[in-house]
Amino acid sequence: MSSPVISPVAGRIGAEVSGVRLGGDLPAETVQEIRAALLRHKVIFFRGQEHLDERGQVAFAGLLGDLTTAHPTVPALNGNSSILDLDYSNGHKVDRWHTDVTFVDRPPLASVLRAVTVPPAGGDTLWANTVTAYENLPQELTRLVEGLRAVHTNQFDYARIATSDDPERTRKYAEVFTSTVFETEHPVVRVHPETGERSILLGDFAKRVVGLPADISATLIRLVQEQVTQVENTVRWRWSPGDVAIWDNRATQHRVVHDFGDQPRRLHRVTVTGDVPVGVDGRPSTVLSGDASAYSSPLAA
Ligand SMILES: O=C(O)CCC(=O)C(=O)O
Ligand SMILES: [Fe+2]
Repeated sequence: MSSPVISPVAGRIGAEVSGVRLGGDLPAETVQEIRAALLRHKVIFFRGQEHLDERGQVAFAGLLGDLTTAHPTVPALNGNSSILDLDYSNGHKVDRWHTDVTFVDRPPLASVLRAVTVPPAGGDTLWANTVTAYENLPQELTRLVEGLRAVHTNQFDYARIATSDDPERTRKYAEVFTSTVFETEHPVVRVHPETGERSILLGDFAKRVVGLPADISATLIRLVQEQVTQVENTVRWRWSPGDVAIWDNRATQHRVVHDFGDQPRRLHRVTVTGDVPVGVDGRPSTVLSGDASAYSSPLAA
C-alpha cells in the first residue's frame, strides 16, 4: 500500500491526510503514520470516507487505543456504546472553546469525529493548538501559568448555554449532562506524555484557578484563553459528509461555529482513552468529585 500523503492546512495546526481508506483493517504501518501525523499536526482530516459506518468508525478508532464509553453522563447512540451522537437538533450545543471531557481525571487521548449530516453552509469546526499557544506566551506569563492548577467541572452555567430557541430542550440536555457532577484539578500547563511538549490545559470546563479569588481567577482564565484562541493558533474545517477529523485532545481545544440556525447538523464521535495529565513539576491531576473509572476503562469488545 502506498504511503498516506500529508498536506498541512494552517501554518501552526492541521493537516489533510489523503490516500487512506479508514477502517478497522488498516495495516499497522499506516496506523503508525496516522499517529505520527496526529502528534505533529494536532488535528488531521480525511475526506471521502463515506464507506465508514458506525461499526467501521469504532473499529478504526480502536486501532489508536482503548475506547472510552460515549460520555461520562450522556447516553450512547443506540446500539453502540462508544459512539456519542452530536445531533444539534437534540439540544446539544457545545459552542465554546474546550478540550473534550477535561472534568474527569483521564481526558481522552484523541477524538475521532465523523460528519454524518452537514448544513449547506456553516457549521465549521475550529481547532486551536495549545502547544503553540503555550510557546507564544510572553515569558513572564509562561512562568506564572506553569505554577497554576485549575478546577474543571461539567457543572453547567445554564444561563451561558441557554441561547437555543428551545430553552426546555437545552435545560433537559444540561440536566443529563450534569446528572453526575465531576470535578478534577489539572495543571494549567501539562507535559505531553508522547512528545514532551508543554501545552495549555484550560477550555470551557475550567471553572477556577486554585488559590485565587473568583474575579482574578476568571480574568486570568480569560486572558490565557484569549492567547490559546488567537487565530494564528487555529485551523477551520468546512465539513462534507464522510469527512473524518481526529484531534490530539492533549494538545488542542476546539469549538463548533454555530452559524447554521435550525439546519440539521449531525456528527458521530468516538474517543480514545487518555492518561492522567502531569504538570511541569511532575504533579498529576487529582479528582475532587465523581468517579469516572467506568468511562475510561477499556470496553469489552
Ligand atoms: O460539532 C462540532 O463541530 C464539535 C463538537 C465537539 O465539541 C466534539 O465533537 O467534541
Ligand atoms: Fe468537543
